[in-house]
Amino acid sequence: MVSRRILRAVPLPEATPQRFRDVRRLAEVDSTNRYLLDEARRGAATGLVVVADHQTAGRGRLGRTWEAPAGASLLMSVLLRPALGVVDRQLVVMAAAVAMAEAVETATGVRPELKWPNDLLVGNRKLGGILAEASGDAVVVGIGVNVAWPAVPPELDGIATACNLEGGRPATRDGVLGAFLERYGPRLDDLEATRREYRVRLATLGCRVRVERADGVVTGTARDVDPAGHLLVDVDGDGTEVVAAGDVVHLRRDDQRG
Ligand code: BT5
Repeated sequence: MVSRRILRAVPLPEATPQRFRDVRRLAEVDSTNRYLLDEARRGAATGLVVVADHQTAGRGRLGRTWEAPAGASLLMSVLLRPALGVVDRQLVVMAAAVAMAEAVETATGVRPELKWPNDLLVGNRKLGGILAEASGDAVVVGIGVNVAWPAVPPELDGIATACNLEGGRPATRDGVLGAFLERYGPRLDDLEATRREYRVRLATLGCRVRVERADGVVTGTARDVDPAGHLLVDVDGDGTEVVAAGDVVHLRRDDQRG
């Protein structure tokens, strides 16, 4: 059976924008994305937010899993019904990445960079990840951010990090959540500014990259992102590839200067 214990009603900070005032808190759930996709199918309104202390089956992209010690990560999903085309849905996710990077910086002082398409990184370690899933006209944007971890679990050693482990100011998950909900609206409302800020934070640009796609591997230099959020990769001696989906490995950062 799917677990869905409702935790407690915690008052939101006064500044929480009207558009995201419906925040449900769960002690434990299989996946906040799965929960909101079901709510979306039942007709839940745009702007519904769910936050869990613990996920028993947290989802990553491409069937991977998202792990987090209980009570130590912000695990949240937002339901949106954007009146946008499929291409623009990618921008809703880009806006979430930018807003969360800004929220982490505001709440903890740690300044995350982004890795295409929307990982939050500190150095080469992952601080947060985003998984967007659609159902009909609904998009569920799920975000995990490692806020206060006792230690990095052995299976994520060298892969993951957390705000407290990067010397961030002591921060609560609610502090990061509140800062995110304040930033996300303005980032959705001004997608031009969001694209600009995304490029500024995107550590992938200028990097030597290996891109793993369903149809094979591309190696080259990440040159730019197009307005739809696709990654443009200069493939050695072979023109430019437009990458809409895939996994990127940063091979070397300063290739263009070398
Ligand atoms: C992602 O997938 O980065 C998307 C993660 C989205 C998680 C949130 S949590 C709230 C919401 N509800 C859900 O069920 N999911 C969303 P991907 O790029 O596939 O990265 C997954 C990989 O990152 C794993 O295979 C691990 O190597 C690594 N990983 C797993 N847990 C991690 C963590 N807490 N921090 C950093 N890396 C992690």
